[in-house]
Amino acid sequence: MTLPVSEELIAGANAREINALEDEYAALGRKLERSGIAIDAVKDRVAGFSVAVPTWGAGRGGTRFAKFPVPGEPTNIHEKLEDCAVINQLSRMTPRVSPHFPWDTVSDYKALREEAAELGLGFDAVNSNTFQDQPGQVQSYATGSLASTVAATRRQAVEHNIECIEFGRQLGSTDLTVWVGDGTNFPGQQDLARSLDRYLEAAAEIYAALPGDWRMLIEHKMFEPAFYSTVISDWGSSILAAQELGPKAKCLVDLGHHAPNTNIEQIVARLHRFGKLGGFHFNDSKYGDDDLDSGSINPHQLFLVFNELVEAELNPRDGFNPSYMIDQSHNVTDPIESMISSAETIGACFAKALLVDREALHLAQEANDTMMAFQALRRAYNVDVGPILAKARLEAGGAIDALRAYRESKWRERKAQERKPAGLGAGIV
Ligand SMILES: [Mn+2]
Repeated sequence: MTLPVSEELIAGANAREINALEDEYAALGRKLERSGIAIDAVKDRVAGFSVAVPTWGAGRGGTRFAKFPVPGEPTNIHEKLEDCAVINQLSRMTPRVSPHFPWDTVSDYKALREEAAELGLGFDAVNSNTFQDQPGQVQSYATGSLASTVAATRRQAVEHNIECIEFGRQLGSTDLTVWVGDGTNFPGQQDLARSLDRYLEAAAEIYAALPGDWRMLIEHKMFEPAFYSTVISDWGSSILAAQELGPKAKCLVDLGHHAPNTNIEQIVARLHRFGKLGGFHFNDSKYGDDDLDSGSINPHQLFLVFNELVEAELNPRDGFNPSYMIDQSHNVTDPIESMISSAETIGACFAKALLVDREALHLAQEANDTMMAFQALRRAYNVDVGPILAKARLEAGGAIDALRAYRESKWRERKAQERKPAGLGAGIV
């Protein structure tokens, strides 16, 4: 394995910070011990936690108004893998990459899998793209894809998804994430019931092509690019579709794809209750977007989502195996820095959820002691779990302060010299 950042640089940075970390970790350990929590056990759980990064997230995102490339950003899948390897080498929390087709198309997927493995990476869910037209494409997605009124367009979209399964099979993936941009901008533009019928019929063909151990993750989105209606608009449409398709179809919750102020943690509990919780796309939003960095606006909501996930894991019903991925648009930051920072935030919310005194919470709930139930959550949320995450990173070979080590590596400056300038295509989400 050949990792991109110099091991000496990481070791040197860690040497400067290790005394402070040991001091803070020991102090936090004593504090948690007074509550009957063994810090090493929490640290071990955090060390076992991971979240995938999307290949498209390695590029500067954009809006429909503009995109401002950053010098040295990746322009192809090979450079994206390199950048994802930097994120994982320093943070040790993002060992898998989620590819998007046809953006990441190559001629040899076996070679791509080996290339990733050499960088310490594996592949997560594969993502199909039937929301934009590609050069040379026969049918246009202007009328939609899986729900298009044009039979040949639906067929093309189904075949693309089946092709993605084949690429994913060679890459070692076991999930296909299906998000379609299908929807309408005018009342009356399409029949709301019949468009869902067409979607379900086409999705069933994709479902039928899934290998035995694969899942189809259905991602809903309330609006954008369609602004009046979307075919899979909410978790209700998503779970109904997943139930109709079969047990391998699950729902994927993108934190930004709901109406503002939606109680997402309750949706998590509902989906798990019915065996349909397939995974997450982590990001944050202030209004109705899905673009901002995870936990940058409402870290408490992220904590409450993880609180439900920890509850779900303790009560797995038909199983608990959600797929976690960062899905955000890096418009004004270095994408590597945003994903290092986001992985830390996501991991911190998981760690805080682990610190919740479940027995106290459940007893308070049963006793209708509202304040103590709330305090069980609040006490955990208020803990600064930074030393736990840093210790887990250090022990896994990462950097105590991953962002600082990244800056010291001058990775982006070096790539700005080596890589060709980015066009406007990569990274727009
Ligand atoms: Mn998403």
